[in-house]
Amino acid sequence: MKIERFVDSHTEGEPTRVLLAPDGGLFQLSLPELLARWSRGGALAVPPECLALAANPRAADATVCALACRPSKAGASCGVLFWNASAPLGMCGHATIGLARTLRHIGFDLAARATIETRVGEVVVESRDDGRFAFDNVASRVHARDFEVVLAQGGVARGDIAWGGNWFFIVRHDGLSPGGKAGRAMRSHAEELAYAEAILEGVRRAGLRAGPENGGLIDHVLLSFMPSRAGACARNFVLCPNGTFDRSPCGTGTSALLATLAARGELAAGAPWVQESAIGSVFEEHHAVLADGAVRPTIAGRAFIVAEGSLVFDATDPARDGGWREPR
Ligand code: PYC
Repeated sequence: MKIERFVDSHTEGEPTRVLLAPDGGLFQLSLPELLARWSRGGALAVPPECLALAANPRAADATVCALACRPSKAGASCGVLFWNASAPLGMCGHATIGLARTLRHIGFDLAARATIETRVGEVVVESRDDGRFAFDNVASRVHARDFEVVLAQGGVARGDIAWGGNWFFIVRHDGLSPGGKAGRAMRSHAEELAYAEAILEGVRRAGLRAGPENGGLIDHVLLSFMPSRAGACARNFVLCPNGTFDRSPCGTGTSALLATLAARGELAAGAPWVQESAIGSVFEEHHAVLADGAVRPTIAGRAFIVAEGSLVFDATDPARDGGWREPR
């Protein structure tokens, strides 16, 4: 499989790199075939030279790669595998919007409501007349509420563990829970990054796992704050597994948050939710409640194409695999 063509976009500030076949279209293997090719002993491992496409010096460290391939089921438009510089993601909301925008850009015949296969389930992307894309995410649900994680510097962070296509530990400072603790504004990115890293470290030290999806790996932290802009309901800061923070409002993170708001009776089905990101961009959302109590979030946002081209793999490049390896 030769990875050659790429299109870069950003979705509300967060970068996506869509990887395409040498002819500029979808890869001709399906997602199940790709997963089988890249799995060893049941564990999915993205090859290092592919992980390296999502990080310095080839890309901004926050980049999520989206490899677009042919669908495995009738009625679906395509399959996609997402990863960042450290590991594969389950779903990725901002990159789903980036993928839809990219498919339009390359002239792919994207249905007005297109089904896209991800490794954690199907999502449906709708093209809106105002240029935005909205997607119905995978079913999102709460695994545990009010779980306390001990922080190395002292104290605890209390949060909910919820699934929105990735597993999140959610700590709320938005002041929205009736009778709950007062809210506060987001501090600097550096301060919230250190706080979120301390929480993720606490999650790992405690050996905390969630439900069966994606092996129960809790690898994202979502901090929820009071909004800074008019019209937004809350602002978030999301720590991703590669140590970067999401510049978009995080589609999977907001889905997990909607699941906890719904489970706590704090947001009714169909009620609008405007989610502000760490940099001030927004997604507009609502959710439906499913028969088993999980929720199906619908999330809308904008994506912009910023570059397209061909990748070059130089066998003598010490940074070819992401690290730095001088020939010995
Ligand atoms: O939008 O779901 C998302 C996402 C996950 C990691 C970065 N963005």
